[in-house]
Amino acid sequence: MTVLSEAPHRRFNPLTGEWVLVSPHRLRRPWQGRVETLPDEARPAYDPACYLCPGNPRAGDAVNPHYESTFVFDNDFAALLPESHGRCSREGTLFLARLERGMCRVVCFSPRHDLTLAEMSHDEIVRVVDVWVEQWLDLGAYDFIRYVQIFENKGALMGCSNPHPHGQIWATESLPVEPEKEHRCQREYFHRHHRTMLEDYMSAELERAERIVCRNSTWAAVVPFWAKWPFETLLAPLRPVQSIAALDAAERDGLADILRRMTVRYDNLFHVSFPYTMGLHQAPTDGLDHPHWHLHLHFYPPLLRSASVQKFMVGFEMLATPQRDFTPEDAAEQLRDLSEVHYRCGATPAAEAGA
Ligand code: H2U
Ligand code: ZN
Repeated sequence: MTVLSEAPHRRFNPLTGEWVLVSPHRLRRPWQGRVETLPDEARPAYDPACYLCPGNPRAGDAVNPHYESTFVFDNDFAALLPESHGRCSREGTLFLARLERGMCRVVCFSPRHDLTLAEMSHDEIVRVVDVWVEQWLDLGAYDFIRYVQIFENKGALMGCSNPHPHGQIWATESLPVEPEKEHRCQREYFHRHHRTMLEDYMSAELERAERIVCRNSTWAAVVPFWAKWPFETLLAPLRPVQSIAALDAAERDGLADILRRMTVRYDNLFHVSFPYTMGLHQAPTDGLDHPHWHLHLHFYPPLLRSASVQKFMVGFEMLATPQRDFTPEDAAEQLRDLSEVHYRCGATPAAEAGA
Protein backbone atom coordinates (compact mmCIF):
# COMPACT_ATOMS: atom_id res chain seq x y z
CA MET A 1 0.00 0.00 0.00
CA THR A 2 3.02 2.37 0.20
CA VAL A 3 2.85 3.45 -3.45
CA LEU A 4 -0.90 3.92 -3.19
CA SER A 5 -0.48 6.10 -0.13
CA GLU A 6 1.89 8.46 -1.93
CA ALA A 7 1.50 8.52 -5.69
CA PRO A 8 -1.52 9.69 -7.68
CA HIS A 9 -3.43 6.65 -8.90
CA ARG A 10 -6.83 5.37 -9.99
CA ARG A 11 -9.02 2.94 -8.07
CA PHE A 12 -11.86 0.84 -9.45
CA ASN A 13 -15.33 0.73 -7.95
CA PRO A 14 -16.61 -2.80 -8.62
CA LEU A 15 -20.14 -1.86 -7.46
CA THR A 16 -20.58 0.67 -10.28
CA GLY A 17 -17.83 -0.21 -12.75
CA GLU A 18 -16.43 3.32 -12.47
CA TRP A 19 -13.01 4.71 -11.58
CA VAL A 20 -11.93 7.32 -9.07
CA LEU A 21 -8.71 9.34 -9.12
CA VAL A 22 -6.79 9.46 -5.81
CA SER A 23 -4.27 12.26 -5.23
CA PRO A 24 -2.88 11.50 -1.76
CA HIS A 25 -0.99 14.75 -1.18
CA ARG A 26 -3.40 17.25 -2.62
CA LEU A 27 -4.84 18.24 0.75
CA ARG A 28 -1.61 20.09 1.51
CA ARG A 29 -2.31 22.77 -1.09
CA PRO A 30 -3.09 26.25 0.25
CA TRP A 31 -6.81 26.89 0.61
CA GLN A 32 -8.21 30.27 -0.43
CA GLY A 33 -11.65 29.15 -1.47
CA ARG A 34 -15.07 29.45 0.06
CA VAL A 35 -15.47 29.08 3.82
CA GLU A 36 -18.92 27.92 4.88
CA THR A 37 -20.73 29.86 7.55
CA LEU A 38 -21.73 27.44 10.27
CA PRO A 39 -25.45 27.05 10.85
CA ASP A 40 -26.75 27.97 14.27
CA GLU A 41 -26.80 24.70 16.20
CA ALA A 42 -29.10 25.52 19.11
CA ARG A 43 -32.62 24.42 18.20
CA PRO A 44 -35.77 24.17 20.30
CA ALA A 45 -37.33 20.73 20.90
CA TYR A 46 -40.48 22.10 19.27
CA ASP A 47 -40.57 24.79 16.58
CA PRO A 48 -44.00 26.30 15.90
CA ALA A 49 -42.83 27.28 12.40
CA CYS A 50 -41.62 23.76 11.42
CA TYR A 51 -43.83 21.84 9.00
CA LEU A 52 -42.53 18.51 10.38
CA CYS A 53 -43.13 19.11 14.09
CA PRO A 54 -46.15 17.35 15.68
CA GLY A 55 -49.45 19.20 15.44
CA ASN A 56 -48.17 21.75 12.90
CA PRO A 57 -49.69 22.63 9.51
CA ARG A 58 -48.05 21.61 6.24
CA ALA A 59 -48.59 22.79 2.69
CA GLY A 60 -52.23 22.73 1.64
CA ASP A 61 -54.69 21.79 4.36
CA ALA A 62 -52.64 19.01 5.93
CA VAL A 63 -51.93 19.09 9.67
CA ASN A 64 -49.46 16.71 11.31
CA PRO A 65 -50.82 14.45 14.06
CA HIS A 66 -49.36 14.70 17.57
CA TYR A 67 -47.04 11.81 16.75
CA GLU A 68 -44.76 10.38 19.44
CA SER A 69 -42.09 8.38 17.61
CA THR A 70 -42.01 8.30 13.79
CA PHE A 71 -44.45 9.75 11.27
CA VAL A 72 -44.78 9.09 7.51
CA PHE A 73 -46.76 11.17 5.02
CA ASP A 74 -47.07 11.55 1.26
CA ASN A 75 -44.79 14.34 0.09
CA ASP A 76 -46.96 17.39 -0.61
CA PHE A 77 -44.64 18.33 -3.47
CA ALA A 78 -44.01 14.84 -4.83
CA ALA A 79 -41.57 14.57 -7.74
CA LEU A 80 -43.48 11.52 -8.98
CA LEU A 81 -47.18 10.70 -9.14
CA PRO A 82 -48.87 7.28 -9.08
CA GLU A 83 -51.42 8.02 -11.80
CA SER A 84 -50.72 7.21 -15.41
CA HIS A 85 -51.06 10.14 -17.79
CA GLY A 86 -51.19 8.31 -21.09
CA ARG A 87 -48.59 6.56 -23.22
CA CYS A 88 -44.92 7.22 -23.99
CA SER A 89 -44.55 10.78 -25.07
CA ARG A 90 -41.44 10.44 -27.25
CA GLU A 91 -39.87 7.61 -29.21
CA GLY A 92 -36.72 7.30 -31.29
CA THR A 93 -33.01 7.47 -30.58
CA LEU A 94 -32.47 11.18 -30.27
CA PHE A 95 -35.64 12.18 -28.45
CA LEU A 96 -36.40 9.16 -26.27
CA ALA A 97 -38.67 9.72 -23.27
CA ARG A 98 -40.76 7.57 -20.98
CA LEU A 99 -43.53 8.50 -18.58
CA GLU A 100 -42.53 7.64 -15.04
CA ARG A 101 -44.98 6.83 -12.27
CA GLY A 102 -44.01 6.74 -8.62
CA MET A 103 -44.66 7.83 -5.07
CA CYS A 104 -42.77 10.10 -2.69
CA ARG A 105 -43.05 10.03 1.07
CA VAL A 106 -41.44 11.90 3.96
CA VAL A 107 -40.39 10.01 7.11
CA CYS A 108 -40.03 11.99 10.35
CA PHE A 109 -37.51 10.14 12.52
CA SER A 110 -38.58 11.78 15.77
CA PRO A 111 -41.08 14.33 17.09
CA ARG A 112 -38.12 16.25 18.55
CA HIS A 113 -37.09 19.14 16.30
CA ASP A 114 -33.67 19.38 17.95
CA LEU A 115 -32.43 15.81 17.45
CA THR A 116 -30.60 13.97 14.67
CA LEU A 117 -29.87 10.25 14.31
CA ALA A 118 -26.57 10.92 16.11
CA GLU A 119 -28.38 12.12 19.21
CA MET A 120 -31.28 9.68 19.18
CA SER A 121 -31.26 6.57 21.38
CA HIS A 122 -30.65 3.08 20.06
CA ASP A 123 -34.33 2.15 20.56
CA GLU A 124 -35.49 5.26 18.71
CA ILE A 125 -33.26 4.35 15.75
CA VAL A 126 -34.59 0.76 15.81
CA ARG A 127 -38.01 2.34 15.30
CA VAL A 128 -36.70 4.24 12.25
CA VAL A 129 -35.33 0.97 10.83
CA ASP A 130 -38.72 -0.70 11.45
CA VAL A 131 -40.50 2.12 9.59
CA TRP A 132 -38.10 1.76 6.65
CA VAL A 133 -38.98 -1.97 6.53
CA GLU A 134 -42.72 -1.22 6.65
CA GLN A 135 -42.40 1.39 3.92
CA TRP A 136 -40.22 -0.78 1.71
CA LEU A 137 -42.77 -3.61 1.95
CA ASP A 138 -45.75 -1.30 1.44
CA LEU A 139 -44.38 0.63 -1.55
CA GLY A 140 -42.66 -2.40 -3.06
CA ALA A 141 -45.99 -4.27 -3.11
CA TYR A 142 -47.43 -1.93 -5.76
CA ASP A 143 -47.45 -3.66 -9.16
CA PHE A 144 -45.88 -0.73 -10.96
CA ILE A 145 -43.14 0.02 -8.41
CA ARG A 146 -39.80 -1.47 -9.42
CA TYR A 147 -37.51 0.27 -6.95
CA VAL A 148 -37.82 1.92 -3.53
CA GLN A 149 -35.12 4.47 -2.69
CA ILE A 150 -34.89 5.28 1.02
CA PHE A 151 -32.60 8.21 1.85
CA GLU A 152 -31.77 11.08 4.14
CA ASN A 153 -30.48 14.43 2.99
CA LYS A 154 -29.01 16.19 6.01
CA GLY A 155 -27.76 19.74 6.45
CA ALA A 156 -28.14 23.02 4.64
CA LEU A 157 -24.95 22.21 2.70
CA MET A 158 -26.83 19.30 1.10
CA GLY A 159 -29.80 21.47 0.23
CA CYS A 160 -31.94 20.10 3.04
CA SER A 161 -34.76 22.53 3.68
CA ASN A 162 -35.49 21.64 7.30
CA PRO A 163 -33.29 20.52 10.24
CA HIS A 164 -36.11 18.47 11.80
CA PRO A 165 -34.81 14.84 11.66
CA HIS A 166 -36.38 13.28 8.61
CA GLY A 167 -35.70 11.28 5.50
CA GLN A 168 -37.47 10.64 2.25
CA ILE A 169 -38.58 7.67 0.18
CA TRP A 170 -39.04 7.81 -3.57
CA ALA A 171 -40.54 4.72 -5.20
CA THR A 172 -40.20 4.50 -8.96
CA GLU A 173 -41.55 2.58 -11.90
CA SER A 174 -38.06 2.08 -13.35
CA LEU A 175 -34.75 1.07 -11.82
CA PRO A 176 -32.89 4.39 -11.19
CA VAL A 177 -29.42 5.06 -12.60
CA GLU A 178 -27.20 4.30 -9.54
CA PRO A 179 -28.99 1.12 -8.37
CA GLU A 180 -29.04 -0.05 -12.00
CA LYS A 181 -25.22 0.12 -12.18
CA GLU A 182 -24.93 -1.86 -8.92
CA HIS A 183 -27.56 -4.31 -10.13
CA ARG A 184 -25.53 -5.09 -13.24
CA CYS A 185 -22.13 -5.26 -11.52
CA GLN A 186 -23.36 -7.41 -8.62
CA ARG A 187 -25.12 -9.79 -11.01
CA GLU A 188 -21.97 -10.33 -13.08
CA TYR A 189 -19.93 -10.94 -9.93
CA PHE A 190 -22.49 -13.38 -8.53
CA HIS A 191 -22.60 -15.40 -11.76
CA ARG A 192 -18.83 -15.71 -11.73
CA HIS A 193 -18.21 -16.38 -8.02
CA HIS A 194 -21.52 -17.72 -6.67
CA ARG A 195 -21.30 -15.34 -3.72
CA THR A 196 -22.40 -11.73 -3.44
CA MET A 197 -19.74 -9.14 -4.18
CA LEU A 198 -20.24 -7.49 -0.80
CA GLU A 199 -20.02 -10.75 1.13
CA ASP A 200 -16.54 -11.24 -0.32
CA TYR A 201 -15.64 -7.55 -0.08
CA MET A 202 -16.70 -7.07 3.55
CA SER A 203 -14.90 -10.20 4.74
CA ALA A 204 -11.74 -9.12 2.89
CA GLU A 205 -11.99 -5.66 4.48
CA LEU A 206 -12.51 -7.14 7.96
CA GLU A 207 -9.38 -9.20 7.46
CA ARG A 208 -7.32 -6.21 6.30
CA ALA A 209 -8.87 -3.89 8.94
CA GLU A 210 -7.23 -0.70 7.59
CA ARG A 211 -10.42 0.73 6.10
CA ILE A 212 -12.87 -0.54 8.74
CA VAL A 213 -14.35 2.24 10.90
CA CYS A 214 -16.47 0.13 13.26
CA ARG A 215 -18.45 -3.08 13.35
CA ASN A 216 -20.78 -5.20 15.44
CA SER A 217 -21.72 -8.88 15.19
CA THR A 218 -23.99 -8.34 12.15
CA TRP A 219 -22.83 -5.16 10.32
CA ALA A 220 -19.59 -3.35 9.46
CA ALA A 221 -18.81 0.20 8.31
CA VAL A 222 -15.90 0.74 5.94
CA VAL A 223 -14.42 3.63 3.97
CA PRO A 224 -14.56 1.78 0.67
CA PHE A 225 -11.32 1.27 -1.26
CA TRP A 226 -12.93 3.31 -4.07
CA ALA A 227 -14.53 6.08 -1.95
CA LYS A 228 -14.87 9.33 -3.87
CA TRP A 229 -16.23 11.64 -1.15
CA PRO A 230 -13.63 12.53 1.53
CA PHE A 231 -15.34 10.67 4.40
CA GLU A 232 -17.63 8.41 2.40
CA THR A 233 -18.58 5.14 4.11
CA LEU A 234 -20.30 1.92 3.11
CA LEU A 235 -22.33 0.02 5.71
CA ALA A 236 -23.26 -3.57 4.95
CA PRO A 237 -24.65 -6.58 6.80
CA LEU A 238 -22.13 -9.43 6.99
CA ARG A 239 -24.78 -11.90 5.84
CA PRO A 240 -25.94 -11.41 2.26
CA VAL A 241 -29.56 -10.22 2.31
CA GLN A 242 -31.39 -8.72 -0.65
CA SER A 243 -33.39 -6.11 1.23
CA ILE A 244 -33.96 -4.48 4.57
CA ALA A 245 -37.09 -6.63 4.98
CA ALA A 246 -34.91 -9.76 4.98
CA LEU A 247 -32.92 -8.67 8.05
CA ASP A 248 -33.61 -10.72 11.16
CA ALA A 249 -34.20 -9.05 14.54
CA ALA A 250 -30.51 -9.11 15.49
CA GLU A 251 -29.54 -7.57 12.13
CA ARG A 252 -32.12 -4.77 12.45
CA ASP A 253 -30.68 -4.11 15.87
CA GLY A 254 -27.19 -4.20 14.37
CA LEU A 255 -28.19 -1.68 11.72
CA ALA A 256 -29.57 0.73 14.33
CA ASP A 257 -26.39 0.27 16.37
CA ILE A 258 -24.00 0.99 13.51
CA LEU A 259 -26.09 3.93 12.28
CA ARG A 260 -25.95 5.57 15.67
CA ARG A 261 -22.24 4.95 16.12
CA MET A 262 -21.37 6.13 12.60
CA THR A 263 -23.41 9.34 12.85
CA VAL A 264 -21.87 10.12 16.26
CA ARG A 265 -18.38 9.65 14.79
CA TYR A 266 -19.27 11.93 11.90
CA ASP A 267 -20.49 14.69 14.25
CA ASN A 268 -17.36 14.26 16.34
CA LEU A 269 -15.03 14.63 13.34
CA PHE A 270 -15.39 18.40 13.02
CA HIS A 271 -17.61 19.09 16.03
CA VAL A 272 -20.56 19.98 13.85
CA SER A 273 -23.85 18.31 13.00
CA PHE A 274 -22.36 16.51 9.99
CA PRO A 275 -24.04 17.08 6.62
CA TYR A 276 -24.47 14.14 4.28
CA THR A 277 -26.64 12.30 1.83
CA MET A 278 -27.23 8.79 3.10
CA GLY A 279 -29.33 6.04 1.60
CA LEU A 280 -30.04 2.35 1.25
CA HIS A 281 -29.38 0.33 -1.87
CA GLN A 282 -31.28 -2.90 -2.19
CA ALA A 283 -32.87 -5.30 -4.66
CA PRO A 284 -35.54 -4.13 -7.09
CA THR A 285 -39.14 -4.71 -5.97
CA ASP A 286 -40.21 -6.35 -9.22
CA GLY A 287 -41.31 -9.60 -7.61
CA LEU A 288 -38.25 -11.52 -8.88
CA ASP A 289 -35.52 -13.17 -6.85
CA HIS A 290 -32.22 -11.25 -6.94
CA PRO A 291 -29.66 -13.45 -5.12
CA HIS A 292 -26.81 -11.22 -6.35
CA TRP A 293 -28.14 -8.21 -4.42
CA HIS A 294 -26.50 -7.42 -1.09
CA LEU A 295 -28.26 -4.71 0.92
CA HIS A 296 -26.05 -1.77 1.93
CA LEU A 297 -26.03 1.90 2.90
CA HIS A 298 -23.91 4.69 1.48
CA PHE A 299 -22.97 7.83 3.38
CA TYR A 300 -21.84 10.63 1.04
CA PRO A 301 -20.70 13.60 3.17
CA PRO A 302 -19.29 16.68 1.42
CA LEU A 303 -16.99 18.02 4.18
CA LEU A 304 -13.27 17.84 3.44
CA ARG A 305 -11.14 19.19 6.26
CA SER A 306 -13.23 21.23 8.66
CA ALA A 307 -16.79 22.14 9.45
CA SER A 308 -16.47 24.91 6.90
CA VAL A 309 -14.42 23.46 4.04
CA GLN A 310 -16.27 21.20 1.68
CA LYS A 311 -15.17 19.11 -1.28
CA PHE A 312 -16.51 20.42 -4.58
CA MET A 313 -17.06 17.80 -7.26
CA VAL A 314 -16.48 20.29 -10.08
CA GLY A 315 -14.05 20.88 -12.93
CA PHE A 316 -12.19 17.64 -13.64
CA GLU A 317 -14.52 15.69 -11.33
CA MET A 318 -17.59 16.91 -13.19
CA LEU A 319 -16.15 16.63 -16.67
CA ALA A 320 -13.82 13.65 -16.38
CA THR A 321 -13.38 11.43 -13.28
CA PRO A 322 -14.23 11.94 -9.59
CA GLN A 323 -11.09 12.74 -7.62
CA ARG A 324 -10.24 12.65 -3.92
CA ASP A 325 -7.54 14.56 -2.05
CA PHE A 326 -6.36 12.00 0.50
CA THR A 327 -6.56 8.24 0.71
CA PRO A 328 -9.54 6.21 1.94
CA GLU A 329 -7.12 4.61 4.43
CA ASP A 330 -6.38 8.06 5.93
CA ALA A 331 -10.10 8.80 6.17
CA ALA A 332 -10.79 5.46 7.84
CA GLU A 333 -8.03 6.04 10.38
CA GLN A 334 -9.42 9.47 11.28
CA LEU A 335 -12.95 8.14 11.66
CA ARG A 336 -11.78 5.08 13.58
CA ASP A 337 -9.88 7.21 16.12
CA LEU A 338 -12.98 9.20 17.08
CA SER A 339 -15.08 8.69 20.17
CA GLU A 340 -18.51 7.09 19.98
CA VAL A 341 -19.75 9.48 22.65
CA HIS A 342 -21.30 12.53 21.01
CA TYR A 343 -19.22 15.70 21.50
CA ARG A 344 -22.22 17.49 22.99
CA CYS A 345 -22.23 14.87 25.72
CA GLY A 346 -18.73 15.83 26.81
CA ALA A 347 -16.48 13.66 24.62
CA THR A 348 -12.89 14.84 24.30
CA PRO A 349 -12.27 16.95 21.18
CA ALA A 350 -11.18 14.89 18.21
CA ALA A 351 -8.13 15.49 16.09
CA GLU A 352 -8.79 17.80 13.16
CA ALA A 353 -8.70 16.03 9.83
CA GLY A 354 -6.30 16.77 7.04
CA ALA A 355 -2.95 18.45 6.84
P1 H2U B 1 -35.76 17.77 2.36
O1 H2U B 1 -35.50 18.90 3.29
O2 H2U B 1 -34.91 16.58 2.62
O3 H2U B 1 -35.79 18.23 0.94
O4 H2U B 1 -37.25 17.21 2.68
C1 H2U B 1 -38.35 18.00 2.88
C2 H2U B 1 -39.46 17.45 2.02
O5 H2U B 1 -40.70 17.80 2.61
C3 H2U B 1 -39.43 18.04 0.64
O6 H2U B 1 -39.31 16.99 -0.31
C4 H2U B 1 -41.60 18.14 1.60
C5 H2U B 1 -40.76 18.74 0.51
O7 H2U B 1 -41.35 18.52 -0.75
N1 H2U B 1 -42.62 19.03 2.16
C6 H2U B 1 -43.92 18.60 2.25
O8 H2U B 1 -44.22 17.48 1.80
N2 H2U B 1 -44.86 19.40 2.84
C7 H2U B 1 -44.61 20.66 3.32
O9 H2U B 1 -45.50 21.30 3.84
C8 H2U B 1 -43.26 21.23 3.17
C9 H2U B 1 -42.20 20.34 2.62
ZN1 ZN C 1 -25.07 1.20 -3.40
